[in-house]
Amino acid sequence: MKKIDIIGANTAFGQPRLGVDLGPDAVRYAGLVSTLKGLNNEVEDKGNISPDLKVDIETHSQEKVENLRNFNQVKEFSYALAKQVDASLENGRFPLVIGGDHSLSIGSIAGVAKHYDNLGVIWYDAHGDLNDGATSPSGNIHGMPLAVSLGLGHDELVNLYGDGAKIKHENVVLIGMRDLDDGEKEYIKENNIKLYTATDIRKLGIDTVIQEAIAYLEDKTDAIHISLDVDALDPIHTPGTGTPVTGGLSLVDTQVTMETLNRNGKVVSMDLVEVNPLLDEKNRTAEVAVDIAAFMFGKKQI
Ligand code: EXY
Ligand code: MN
Ligand code: MN
Ligand code: MN
Repeated sequence: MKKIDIIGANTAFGQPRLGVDLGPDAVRYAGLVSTLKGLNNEVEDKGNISPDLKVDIETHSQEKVENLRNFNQVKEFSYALAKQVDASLENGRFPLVIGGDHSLSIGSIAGVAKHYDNLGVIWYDAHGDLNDGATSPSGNIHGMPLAVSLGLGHDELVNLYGDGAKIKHENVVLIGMRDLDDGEKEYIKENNIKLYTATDIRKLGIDTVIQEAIAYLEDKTDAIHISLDVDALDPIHTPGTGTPVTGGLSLVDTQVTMETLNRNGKVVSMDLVEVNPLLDEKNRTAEVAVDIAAFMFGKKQI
């Protein structure tokens, strides 16, 4: 049983496509609150960070500052989210942040990091999200949040809601990677970041991977944040997302990961991001997102 705050992070500023801002509501329609309550959790839905945000082709600006698309909007949104995540932990609750594009993790990790000296982060994604303005091929900030949290990127993002890096390279595990840019590959090597590609998972099996990841983080971290991008899964399971990549993880892999992390008990916060109902098939991706959350909060295979 956990005390969960659902925080709707309805941002689409970190990338150019419309609809990901509707992700939190799509996940609500798919039954998030009732599912988590049905697993005996205490659940409070805190609503969306920007309840009045209207995103349309006119207002969804594409303006870039130093190759950072919608820099000011991302900064403002991230700060508001960091505050809410911080308050949630302060109240002894588990912030479950529903996105929204992955730039939101700049805020969520900054909020969580206030509470821990050695926060571990599991980045479950097809992408590394380890670009900065110089290496990014797109200027999309949803491809940068992990870098920012590690201290790489625009000063005003790195120092948002607390000075400097929020996490250490040795406290990060990447799982599911299969679309890394050259700059990201170099960064991973240079900083010796623990990495499991989609191919590694196919070879080793997800159970070995997640057990190794937990063992790797166990002694040196005081808590774990999981940042789960639905594009980590194969598009067969999660077609409703902006940057799908074939050859992804299975739903069962993801259920096993969640169930194992729940049993381990060290996870204190979670992002569940990049659900875009405008790209989806009958809200299937949102339903999968609810199932993933269910396994994090008590659902079991048997
Ligand atoms: N690496 C590419 C970029 O930086 O533009 C693609 C990033 C996609 C990020 C998605 C959400 O994880
Ligand atoms: Mn991502
Ligand atoms: Mn991704
Ligand atoms: Mn380091």
